[in-house]
Order: sequence, then structure tokens, then C-alpha cells
Amino acid sequence: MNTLRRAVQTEGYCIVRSLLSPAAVSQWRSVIGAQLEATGKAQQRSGVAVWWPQDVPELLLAAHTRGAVAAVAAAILGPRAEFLSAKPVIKDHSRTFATPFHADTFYWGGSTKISCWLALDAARRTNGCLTLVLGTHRQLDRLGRVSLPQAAKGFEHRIADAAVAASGLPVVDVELAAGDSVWFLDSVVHGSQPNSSQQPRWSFISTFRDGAVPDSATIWPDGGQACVPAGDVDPGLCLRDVEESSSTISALRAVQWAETLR
Ligand SMILES: O=C(O)CCC(=O)C(=O)O
Repeated sequence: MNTLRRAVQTEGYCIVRSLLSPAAVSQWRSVIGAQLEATGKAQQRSGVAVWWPQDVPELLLAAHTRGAVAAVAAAILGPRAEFLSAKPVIKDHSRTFATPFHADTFYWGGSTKISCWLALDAARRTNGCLTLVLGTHRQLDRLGRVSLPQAAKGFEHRIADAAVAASGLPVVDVELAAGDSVWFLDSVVHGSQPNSSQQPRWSFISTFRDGAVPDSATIWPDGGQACVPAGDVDPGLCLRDVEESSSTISALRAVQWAETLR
């Protein structure tokens, strides 16, 4: 079993550094910015836009179905990895929101999903990097879920801060350079601090599942029929995205692992 898959199975997450080169990061930012402008969502207060595969700009869709992101998804989930949806999550000086602790499975249900949280800026505690509560994929029920009325500005299903503190589980700020990524199971409790700095924090979160596993989730249109296979990895495309990076080793290994799954 490859290192990424083992890490996700045992720890619930793994970090893949330099998934995107600096050049790819800046291309992604312009493409995402343009799509948000085009859909009238560039300035929205939430800082979040949900995109189904058909809404994802071509450059990013290629990365998620054949390129570097697909390579890692296939390394973790196997050759029938499927790309389901994605969302830019943008914090800046005017959108400083914190994200409360939650597990994505509260919202999705069905088969296990994995998300890639990709940093498009350096993500630090001060600008609201992702925070993981380690080990929760093994004992999510123990933390106790709190459900708030729909009116509570999203994230109506949460884990209380006090429950996290009482669990004694490690709470880790995942500080990343732009282009780095953290991949985590939908049963891993996570959240983020507010952006208390002047530094923007752009991130792009995309979600995958193993298409070989039956899924009863209902939130993806057509039950996910519209999702795109992510197992057809094209090493050339991966290299295009990572070639200018100073540390490409993790992403390149993922490509090799994905190839061994064919
Ligand atoms: O980037 C963040 O602040 C976390 C966002 C998140 O967990 C979510 O949208 O489900």
C-alpha cells in the first residue's frame, strides 16, 4: 500500500506538499477569481462558492480528473476515484470568518469521502489555516454532535469547542505554503480560526469518493452521476502543474503510485 493511502487510513489525513507549482498557484487564482467575477460571487460575504464539476473551470477540472490532484486522489482512493465537487473558500481582511469544528460526513452521509484542502496562499494560524482534531475519524460519536437551527449561518451541525477540549485529542493547525495540500476523511473534525491578519487566505477544497463503493449520499446532483472519474491520470498534465516547484517529490510520487494502480 502506498504511503498516502496508509497515512489516510491510519491517521485520517495526509499532507502533500508542492501539489501545485508557484506558477500553477497564480494561474489557479486568476482562473478562480475570473469565475467568481463571472458568476457575481467575487465579493460575497461568505467567501464560499460551491461548484459541481460542470461549474469548475477547464484548467482546474483537468487537474482534478487527469492531473496532479487526480493523481493524489487515485493514490489514496484507487483507480475509480471520482471527483464530486469543489469550492473556493476565501478569507481576507473583510471576510475574516472562523469555521466551527465539524465533520463533513454530518452534511453528506453515504460512503466515505475525502477532501483536498489546497492552499492558494501561505496558510498560517494568523490568517485562518485549517485546524484538524486528530484521531476523530476513529471516535467521532464520542465527541457528540450539536445541531443548531438552520438560521445559524451555515454549519448547523457542529462539534462544540468544549467537547474538543474535553476529548484531549490533539488539535493541530495545518500551516501550509501556497501550493501545499492536506487531504482528510469526512469523519475528521476540522475548522479554522478567523483571519486576524492583513494576509488573504485563499483555499480550494475539492471532494472525492471511491466510485467502486455504493453511495447513498443525496446532496450531489443525480446522486453523483454527474461526477467525473479521476483515475485516468496523465503524467504530462501533472508535470505541467508541478514542474516549476522547488519540491515536487510528493506530487511526483503520487503520480507514480497512481500509475501502479492501473
Ligand atoms: O477553510 C476553512 O476555513 C474550512 C472550510 C470547511 O471546513 C468547509 O467549508 O467545510
